[in-house]
Amino acid sequence: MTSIVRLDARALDKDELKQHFNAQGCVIVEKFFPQSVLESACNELEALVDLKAEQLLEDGHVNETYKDVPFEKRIYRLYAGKNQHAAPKLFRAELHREGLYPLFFHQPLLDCVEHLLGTCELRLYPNYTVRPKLPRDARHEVLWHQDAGYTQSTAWHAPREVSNDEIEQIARSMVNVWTPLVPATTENGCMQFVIGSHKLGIQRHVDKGDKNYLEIDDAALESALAKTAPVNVELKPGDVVLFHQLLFHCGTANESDHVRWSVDFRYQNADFPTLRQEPGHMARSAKKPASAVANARQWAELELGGPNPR
Ligand SMILES: O=C(O)CCC(=O)C(=O)O
Repeated sequence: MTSIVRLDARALDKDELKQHFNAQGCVIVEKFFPQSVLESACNELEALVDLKAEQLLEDGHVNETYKDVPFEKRIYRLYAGKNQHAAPKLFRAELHREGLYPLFFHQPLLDCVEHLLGTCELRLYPNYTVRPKLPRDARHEVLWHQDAGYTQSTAWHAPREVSNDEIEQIARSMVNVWTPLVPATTENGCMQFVIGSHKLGIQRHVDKGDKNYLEIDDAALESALAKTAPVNVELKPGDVVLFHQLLFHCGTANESDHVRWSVDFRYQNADFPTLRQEPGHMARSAKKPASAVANARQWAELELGGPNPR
């Protein structure tokens, strides 16, 4: 079985990165984010969990805030039992906090994306997400999809009908990034990829209303899985996987006793439309350097997806 190529950030050759990204539709870079970036992100998410805990206490849903329970278990503990249905599946608007700036605007990451997309006009696409994937909770499983399937769907995001040619062009203007904040394993619900499936083009997606997600049409999915067995994307904190908007992927069930915390976000060549109401935030620009988010404080003052006021 083919596996995803793993490169080491300490000896990263960006041409090699690009070659694997284009050939496989995905590539892992190990030891990419420094500890300081991870700690900064985790501290902010701890602070978010603190807020949730205080609210649950105030509303009488818990008797204590479980302050001493470790990061990878606390949110699960807070929402255990009768509160589980109310546990957040993801955080988005809440991510405008200073401690997340170093992750979303990590310069070596922007260098890689610039190399992959061939432009330094880069926006952070307006759907940056942190997922606290809870154990044994089907709501946190993500069905097989291509991200471009959501982008194209007028029921989800697209403000107008978008042809397959156009969506594939827009898909090529983007790079997806996924990184774990605790080890992502087969047991705790890592993602699965069908390597090379980005070459199959955009697929029809079916709304699985009961699951609250889209899923690739059965026939297309079965045919792809019959040809290429999916691989588990196991990663350690600090590792990053870059993948194509057209790659078939899913987020599996968490069968462990702890929360699988992860961050997924995307960058886009800013010369292309987001196909969302929101314009996103500029991460880097040679044409208009002042349009890029300049620092953590500015990031914290902005809102989900823009508009970028400068
Ligand atoms: O984190 C997961 O389990 C799924 C994430 C995903 O589907 C995505 O980032 O597009």
